[in-house]
Amino acid sequence: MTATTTNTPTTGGTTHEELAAWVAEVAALTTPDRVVWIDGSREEWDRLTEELVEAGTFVKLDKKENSFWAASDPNDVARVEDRTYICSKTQEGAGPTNNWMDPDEMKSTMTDLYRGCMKGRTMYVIPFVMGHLEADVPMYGVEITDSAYVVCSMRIMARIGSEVLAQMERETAGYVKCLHSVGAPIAEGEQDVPWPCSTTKYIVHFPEERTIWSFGSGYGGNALLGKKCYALRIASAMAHDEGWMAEHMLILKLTNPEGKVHYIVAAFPSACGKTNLAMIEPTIPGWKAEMIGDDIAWMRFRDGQLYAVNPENGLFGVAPGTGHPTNENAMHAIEKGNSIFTNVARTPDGDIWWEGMTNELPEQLIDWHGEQWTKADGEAGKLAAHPNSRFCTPIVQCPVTAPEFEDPNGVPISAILFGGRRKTTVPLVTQARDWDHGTFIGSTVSSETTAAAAGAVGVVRRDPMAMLPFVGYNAGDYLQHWVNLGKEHAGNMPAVFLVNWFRRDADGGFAWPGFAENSRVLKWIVERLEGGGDAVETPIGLIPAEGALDTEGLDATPEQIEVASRFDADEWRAELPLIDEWLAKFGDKLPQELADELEGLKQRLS
Ligand code: GTP
Ligand code: SPV
Ligand code: MN
Repeated sequence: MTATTTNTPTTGGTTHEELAAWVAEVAALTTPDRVVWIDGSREEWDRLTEELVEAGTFVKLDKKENSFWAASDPNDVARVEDRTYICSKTQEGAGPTNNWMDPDEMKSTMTDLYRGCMKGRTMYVIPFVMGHLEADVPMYGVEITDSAYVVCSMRIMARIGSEVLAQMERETAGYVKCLHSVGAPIAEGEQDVPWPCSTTKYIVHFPEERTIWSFGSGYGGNALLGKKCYALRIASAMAHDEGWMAEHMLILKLTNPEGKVHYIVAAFPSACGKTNLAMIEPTIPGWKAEMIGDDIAWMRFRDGQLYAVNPENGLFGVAPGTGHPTNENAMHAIEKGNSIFTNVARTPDGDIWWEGMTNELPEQLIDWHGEQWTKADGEAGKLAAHPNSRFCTPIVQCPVTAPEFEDPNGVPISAILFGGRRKTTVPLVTQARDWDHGTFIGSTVSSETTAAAAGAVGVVRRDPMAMLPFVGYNAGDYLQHWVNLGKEHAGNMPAVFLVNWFRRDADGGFAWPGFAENSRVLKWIVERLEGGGDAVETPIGLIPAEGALDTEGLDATPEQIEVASRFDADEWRAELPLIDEWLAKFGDKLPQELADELEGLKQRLS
């Protein structure tokens, strides 16, 4: 790699003295060859992407403008939940769902790891803001990283660079300190590898200090620290202290045929359909859907109502399953270029491909390992793209991004959807009776694990509010926060629904066609918000009455629709002990309101 020549000193000439001191301190510890302050310009992007091509990290794609292919180390392909820690001052602060270590002990361990870890590399300083620079309270961060891949990805995913730094300097602003290293110093005379990383990985949060330390991984949420680490784990702790919400939710604008607008949010676990629902093209006539966010919602009360903003600026979407048949809007976004594709396959003529992009398998590919792959390989079941391969693309390139995405005040939310991947038990759609019941439903959300996190796939686990890996403090306190907000803002909380696109029929296939057809469920939800949409009471909540779901023109048999949407008391009786066991984890931190809801459910099912 050619050395980046720069005349800026370590401190980058910043007038933000505290920031300059932190950067100098990190540089002294990690001993990089040089320090580069990131300005966020196109020239800088061009220089860095060129360097990454030269280093073999990036391959420039001939068929996609200003776009690049990267393959990670095969052992660095997803979030590492077992290496993720919430190092609050006390173990109770991290609660029953997080890994914890004493913060002093963790700092001592990691300081040893960081010592000299950037030798032979460039240390980049990225000033960024999550959400809008024009927000009432701009949410600043600075990520220090030794990965140019991370810098380029952050330029897509967040608002970064000189303008942010200038405003931080004017305000002498506080910011979340995000320290990242791939943990792979280059010894004298040693050749670098395309994807440096370490077998030792730590993704660590110090919630009281609003600080993140990440070591050893270059992939996704492990390394792009503005995303899950800041905008969910640290922000959830801030939100708890300050009376707002930082949630793992998409934000969707729906316009009905009468022109009435509703904004909804939806929390589904990783790789369970947020990006796809955020970009939905409704199949029912007269309905329009637009995206404000596809992964994270920050929600605050203003004038008594809950408003949501998307803190991100880009899409980091699951590639496999995203294609012309299922998500044309994502394909349009990617078509415009300016993207980074990681762990997908390449075509011989310089384009990208992954499972589900097209119905037909291509003849010839270079798979995510960089090896030749043929149609015969594909027919034999050999994947060309890693299941957690991702596209990283500016959100404004998506044709259905709503103008409200740019509004620093966000949009007023009328409904919250929870969902997960369940082959059985959970019906297509259920409405909660009220806020406490909705919070109970959210607290018991369950889903089959996916490739988005390292570890087994397809195992059912509880994932409260789809936040299991992302609550940055005690999850019992998190549930109490939900209950408390409902009391404080009684009468003004959104309606709550539970959905499941993934129930299976007797043949093992998906009973519900999903994707664009999910608009039929959204229609019923909006009708409910407006006082219509027939529903029947069940022990678990309200489900659509017979004929209430618009199935006109739907390519599914009445039996399939019945399988997808029915409430089955036996399945729910079998679920009860699992819910019991889950909520028992919270001990005396379980909010009384949720214990009461559980009791009520048991009685209704008996
Ligand atoms: P993260 O970005 O990891 O948080 O995932 P996500 O929640 O944004 O999930 P995404 O929309 O990327 O979907 C993940 C996978 O689920 C993809 O392979 C999709 O094709 C698939 N998927 C999404 N929606 C549906 C649906 O309605 N039905 C079915 N059967 N699959 C779906
Ligand atoms: C997820 O796992 O929920 C993702 C991908 O969105 S990552 O950013 O890697 O966390
Ligand atoms: Mn997504």
